[in-house]
This record gives sequence, C-alpha cells and structure tokens, in this order.
Amino acid sequence: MTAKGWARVRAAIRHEETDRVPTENILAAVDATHEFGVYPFKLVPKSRTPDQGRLLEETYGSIKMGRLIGSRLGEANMSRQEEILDQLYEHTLDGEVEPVVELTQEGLELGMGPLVLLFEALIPSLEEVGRLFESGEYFVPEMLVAARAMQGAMEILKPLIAETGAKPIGKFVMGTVKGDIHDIGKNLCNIMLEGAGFELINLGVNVPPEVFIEAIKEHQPDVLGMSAFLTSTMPMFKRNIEAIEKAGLRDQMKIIVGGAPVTQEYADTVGADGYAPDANSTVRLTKKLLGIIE
Ligand code: B1M
Repeated sequence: MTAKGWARVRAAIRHEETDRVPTENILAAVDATHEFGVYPFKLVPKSRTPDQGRLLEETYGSIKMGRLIGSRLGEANMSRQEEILDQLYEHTLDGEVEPVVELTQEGLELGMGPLVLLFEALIPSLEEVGRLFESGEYFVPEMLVAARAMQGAMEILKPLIAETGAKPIGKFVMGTVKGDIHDIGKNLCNIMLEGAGFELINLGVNVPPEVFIEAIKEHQPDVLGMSAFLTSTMPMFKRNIEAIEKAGLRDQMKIIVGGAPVTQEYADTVGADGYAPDANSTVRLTKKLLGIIE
C-alpha cells in the first residue's frame, strides 16, 4: 500500500465512532481492500447454536447435509479435528492465510464437512474479530487480514458448499448497497442460495441504485437481495426501493434485505418484502416468498 494509503488507514484507526463513516475511512477501506483483494465468497449465521443442525437440514435435506457437515466424531481423528477447529479459529483471527488454507485442506482430508469448518471455526473467528474491533483492540488492517485469511479457506470450501447439480429453482440478484464494501456475509448468503439451487447474480459491493435497476431489467430475477453492514449505508435500502418503484419494476420481484445491523423492523420501514438474519434463513425466507416451502 502507498504511504498515503497507510496514512488513511491510520486516520481511520484514530476515528473512534463506529456508526458513522467519514470519507477518509471509506477511502482507507477501499485502498486497503484493493491492496488485499476482494473476497469472492460468502458466509452464514452464528455458529454453535443448538438448532443449527436442524436449520441446515431443513434447508438442504438430510442426505446432502451428511456430506456437507461431514464427520466430527470419527474416533481416531477426533482430537486432531478439535485441534484443527481451534487452530483455524486462531489463525483466522491472526490473519494468517497459509495455515488457514492448510488446516482447511487437512480438515477436509480427515472427513470434516465444509460447514463444520465454516460454522465452528471461521465464522466464530470473524465474529471475534468484530468484537475486538468494537472494543478497540483490533483496527481496520487486522479486520482486513482476517477477512483475507478467511477468503483463503472459502476459496476451497465454496465449490463444496455450492455444488448441487440441481436445476435452478429461481433467480436471485444480490448486491451490497452503495457506500458499503463489506461482502463476506453477502457472499456467504450467495453460496448458500446457490447451494440450495438458485441461480445467483452477484453485483458485488458499493452498488448504486441504477446498477440494481439495470440488473433487474437484464436478469428479471425472482428475488432481489440487498446487504448493508453499516448503519450509515442502511438508508440506501429505502433509496434503492424508491428508485425501483420509480422505474416501474417493484412488482416484478420480491425484495429482501439483510446485514449485521439490519432488523425486521427496519426492513418493514423501508418497504422490503423480507429480512433474514443469516445465510440459512435467507434461503428459507427466499423459498417461502416464492412459495417453494410453507
Ligand atoms: Co467493517 N464494520 N468497516 N470491515 N466489519 C463492521 C460491519 C462493524 C460492525 C465492526 C464493529 O464496529 N463492530 C462496523 C459497523 C458499525 C456500524 O455501522 N454500526 C464496521 C465498520 C465501522 C467499518 C468501517 C467504517 C471501519 C473504518 O473505516 N473505520 C469500514 C467501512 C468500509 C465501507 O464499507 N465503506 C469497514 C471496513 C471493513 C473491512 C474492509 C476492513 C472488512 C470488510 C472486508 C469484506 O467484507 N470484504 C470489515 C470487516 C471484516 C468487518 C467485520 C469485522 C466482519 C464482517 C463480517 O464479514 N462478518 C464486522 C464486524 C462484525 O460483523 N462482527 C465489521 C461475518 C459475516 C458472516 O457476518 O457480515 O453479519 P455478516 O453477514 C451475515 C448476516 O448479516 C446475514 O447473513 C450473513 C451470513 O450469516 N446477511 C444477510 C448479510 N447480508 C445479507 C443479505 C440478506 C440476508 C442476510 O438478504 C439480502
């Protein structure tokens, strides 16, 4: 990164408020993201929740889940599997791509399912990164390298999670709203949607209203999904929906919203058809809205 880039990162680090995004912070994050690359993947919900297996099974069906979840109980490998989860968690937290990639590969070789690695190590680690950032122990560069380490694992896991061989059951256009460059959570939703059989058109991050509108015209999706991860970019949902209404396209598809700070109440306020708190619920909500499940 250039000296100017680092200066911007330092400026971002000094900034103490997290629910407002000053221009220099955005520039810093954009610079830093360009430096470290974009993250073409996607994640899911809080891990280790008791009903997670049930939710995943509902979404994917028990046969497929057998393969996706894999085994955490193979007796001989049990302790190594536990170690792999712990080490994956730690190395992701420290932003170390190489060991993260190696551990992911080793875990898969030992028969651990991609979703186990995802839910029980990678996502909890990123949640911890967020907590450390909030408490002032981590700054933007640490967040970035952690995200980059996770990307290393996701590149390996994505095809395993997404492959179904099924015929598309609907078309989904997804994007992170203008001003927002977070894409890990959105991309995880994308993986899960693809895995559940949807054709997915990913518009990426920092998507302005006109690009959403063009994509609706071009792809005629059944569902449009918009993500926002900052309280300062959430208002873009309303602006986008208004622009879509103005373009006469609102009735063509369902619109759902999500992202860390978003709530059902907020989704109702902006006129979305639905809100989902995590990637699994996104799949279930989408299927419900399209009448595929009750
Ligand atoms: Co940023 N960041 N970040 N960040 N970042 C958060 C979001 C933050 C909560 C951290 C914190 O303060 N605790 C905070 C937002 C606070 C707020 O607005 N209230 C924050 C901030 C402040 C910022 C900057 C402003 C920092 C700065 O510059 N001072 C800056 C803004 C840049 C910008 O967008 N313009 C910034 C930058 C970055 C990085 C670039 C360094 C990096 C992003 C890398 C990337 O995405 N490629 C980053 C990261 C990594 C995070 C945290 C640590 C992790 C986000 C993540 O990937 N979580 C995050 C803290 C946190 O969330 N704990 C944070 C894991 C992911 C699986 O969860 O994203 O919630 P999540 O996605 C979930 C659900 O939300 C849901 O499903 C996903 C999977 O389960 N979901 C949907 C997501 N989209 C959905 C769409 C749907 C339905 C469900 O339907 C359409």
